[in-house]
Amino acid sequence: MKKNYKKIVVEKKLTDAERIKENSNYLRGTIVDDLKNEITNGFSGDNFSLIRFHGMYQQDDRDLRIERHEQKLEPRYAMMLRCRLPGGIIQAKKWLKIDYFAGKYTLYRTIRLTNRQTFQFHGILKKKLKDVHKMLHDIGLDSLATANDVNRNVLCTSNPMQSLIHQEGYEWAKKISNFLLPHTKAYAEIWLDKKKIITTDKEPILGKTYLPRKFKTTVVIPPYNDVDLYANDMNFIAIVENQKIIGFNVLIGGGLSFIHGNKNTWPFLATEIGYISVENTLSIAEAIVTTQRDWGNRTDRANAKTRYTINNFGLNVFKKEIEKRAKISFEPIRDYNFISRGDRFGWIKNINKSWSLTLFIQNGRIYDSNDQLLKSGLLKIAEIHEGNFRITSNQNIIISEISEENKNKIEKIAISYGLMNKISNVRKNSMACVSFPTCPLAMAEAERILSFFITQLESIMLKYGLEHEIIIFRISGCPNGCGRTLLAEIGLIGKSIGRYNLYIGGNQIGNRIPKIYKENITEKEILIHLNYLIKNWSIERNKKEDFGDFVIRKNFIKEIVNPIHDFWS
Ligand code: SRM
Ligand code: SF4
Repeated sequence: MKKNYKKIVVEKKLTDAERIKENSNYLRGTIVDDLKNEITNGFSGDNFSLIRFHGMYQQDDRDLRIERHEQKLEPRYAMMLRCRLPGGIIQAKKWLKIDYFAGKYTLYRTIRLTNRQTFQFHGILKKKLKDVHKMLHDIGLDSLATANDVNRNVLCTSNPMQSLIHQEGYEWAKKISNFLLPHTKAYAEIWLDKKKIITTDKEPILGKTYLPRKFKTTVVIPPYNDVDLYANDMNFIAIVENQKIIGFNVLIGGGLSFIHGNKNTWPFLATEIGYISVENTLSIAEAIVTTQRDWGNRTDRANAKTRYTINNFGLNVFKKEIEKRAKISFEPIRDYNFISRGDRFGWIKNINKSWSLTLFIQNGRIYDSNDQLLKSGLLKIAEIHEGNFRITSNQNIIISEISEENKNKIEKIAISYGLMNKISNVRKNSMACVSFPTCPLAMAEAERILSFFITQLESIMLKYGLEHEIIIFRISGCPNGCGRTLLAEIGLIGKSIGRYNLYIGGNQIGNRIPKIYKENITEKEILIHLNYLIKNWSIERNKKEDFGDFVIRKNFIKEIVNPIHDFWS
């Protein structure tokens, strides 16, 4: 039965987020006044939310909360800033400034690579915010639209081997990112002290109240699905002929978050809607975004993402609307195939004879510790490297376009700073979200506990002779699922301190959602269950059968076919 959806929306009250956007004067709010207020390190009222459109989140150190409360001090407010870096590429010489800023002006002295191919600074005091934006501007970067209800950083496959196609894909990621950016001049006025331009600030694509919810886009070059496309709202899978991208298969409506106990929320995989030729890419992108803009639910943020809009209207109705707006008909999906999601570590020779070196960065956290001098090592490389750094969607880094002449020098640095230490396959394929101490939504540890779990997993796998195998293991500190746990073969989702839900049964190419195996269990219990499952896998697996496939075949868990029904059942 077709729902009278529009009527439902009109009758319900818009969310407060909508009021904030509507009243913000195109994302300005009173941020400028808050910047002058030296009494607090935080932002007030609507500005708390508005700064997110400019790429910053107000956070406080959760490890210090109780202590500061007892001392009757304001929470340790500081901002996290997320840079915009479509396709994840940054010139090595620009890295010098990034490194300097992180070391000198942030509370944590780290750079955090994210799983959307960019980096975050954590712990910037309000009084240093303009400095960071000016520094970014000086090197041609910004943090506009990396958060809140807009199209976020656009991902592109990191594929150093096929450099020509990769270059084209990367150009598309940049084009789409620029095309969907907010037009408001608020960012330049507030952070770069540009004079207020008398303007009507039209937002032709996003509209005055921007999108109903965050929106995520990828450009994908098969056979690698390192961007985890199925988690994204809008995806362009490149179809290549004669070493050129001739068009894209378009997939829409992916997303991984849910709310504990709320059965109206569920993860969903992006779904194929058709093939388009390359010249239609921007028109289709605009049609998809504006349909979601106009049809997305603005009365309930938990039902506002594209996957819910598609479910509310039906995929065919949504697709027809896109075709109508873009004045293009989709063609049938063309053949494509994925073989993996992981990064290819070590040296790779490019078609143009230059070299790439992919380095593993645990959790994407770049810092100097007693064991490894990651930050100093990357800085040393940046000082002599003439090419680029490419941040991967797996939170790792590729030193790309290395000349033959620099190859040995860079390798020596990488080895001496511990950047090329030998690590297991399971560690290479692990991921955790940030979680404590900076994430306000964290329910359990993720980044800070990942290494512990991996070490335990390594010894379980060694015990059963599986030490060379890959298992995709991921942790998220809450069901928002930032660590893309709901595309892992083994995933942990935080419930409370020290307790997690254990999910199993995703696959290695990332197009199957895992299912809950045990709920609300402790770290110790998790390890007991993993030991049991992996032992069984070692004894009863078919030749080369992956862990995620095994647990489904042996009925440890039911396969999720349609997450709307199967995720909660
Ligand atoms: Fe995320 C919110 C970190 C990728 C789903 N995410 C947050 C915030 C900003 C918490 C907040 O709202 O205050 C986290 C900041 C923690 C911190 O201290 O840095 C945060 N998300 C991250 C990062 C840094 C995780 C990482 O370890 O790499 C990733 C930044 C990506 C980027 O550069 O833009 C990150 N977040 C993801 C992903 C994975 C992806 O995009 O591929 C997801 C799941 C995919 C999806 O969108 O469904 C994800 N983050 C969320 C959600 C749930 C959104 C929803 O649809 O309901 C939230 C909460 C929200 O938006 O209300 C969230
Ligand atoms: Fe924070 Fe939850 Fe995202 Fe982890 S999954 S970074 S805890 S919002």
